[in-house]
Amino acid sequence: MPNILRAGFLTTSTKSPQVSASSIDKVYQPGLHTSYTKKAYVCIMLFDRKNLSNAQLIQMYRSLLYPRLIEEKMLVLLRQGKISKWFSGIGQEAIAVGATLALQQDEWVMPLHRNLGVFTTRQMPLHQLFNQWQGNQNGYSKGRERSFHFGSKAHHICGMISHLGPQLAVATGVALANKLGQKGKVSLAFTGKAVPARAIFMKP
Ligand SMILES: Cc1ncc(C[n+]2csc(CCOP(=O)(O)OP(=O)(O)O)c2C)c(N)n1
Repeated sequence: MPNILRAGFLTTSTKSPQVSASSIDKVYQPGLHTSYTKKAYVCIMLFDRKNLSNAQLIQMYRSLLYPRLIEEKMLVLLRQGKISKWFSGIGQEAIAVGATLALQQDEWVMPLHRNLGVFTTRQMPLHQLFNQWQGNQNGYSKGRERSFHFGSKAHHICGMISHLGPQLAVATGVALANKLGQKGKVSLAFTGKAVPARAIFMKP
């Protein structure tokens, strides 16, 4: 399996685990695999790397790590009372980052409040993001708001309003414009579990 990247880890209570690298490759397909024996707990993550280079994979990993690091910092500031609000997307970074990486830079994204990875993957400058979160005049919404209700035309990100649902309608409109203009581009909107209960979701 030449296109399988093994990035697994092995924890064991014995000094010499019974699983060798070659046997892992023979037995497993891409995915997360765990197994127990009397002597060891084995946990292996195998990835199908397709035709992606090491440099591309490392870049993807960095794109995932970056919002996590920002969030960890923001959650500390929240607990210290230095910021008043933060919507965490910890543990779900791959949704925002992976989806954004799959798009072209000029394809519109309609993120929600837990999609920091959209903003960072579109490489919005960190200092301006912090201006936004601090409600400073130099933020994207010019000090009117200090959360995730902002976007940037230059980055093809359409900011959310607080209401759940409207991002879907905006994305549909962009998709229609793309179709009519024969642009061959997609638009992407995020939803949470609460959105399907909203009327706008039910009545396209
Ligand atoms: C149209 C509308 N109804 C109700 C709300 C109030 N509201 C704010 S967040 C939220 C829950 C969001 O749940 P979900 O979309 O699953 O995201 P989560 O924050 O749980 O990750 C609700 C009901 C709203 N913002 N908009």
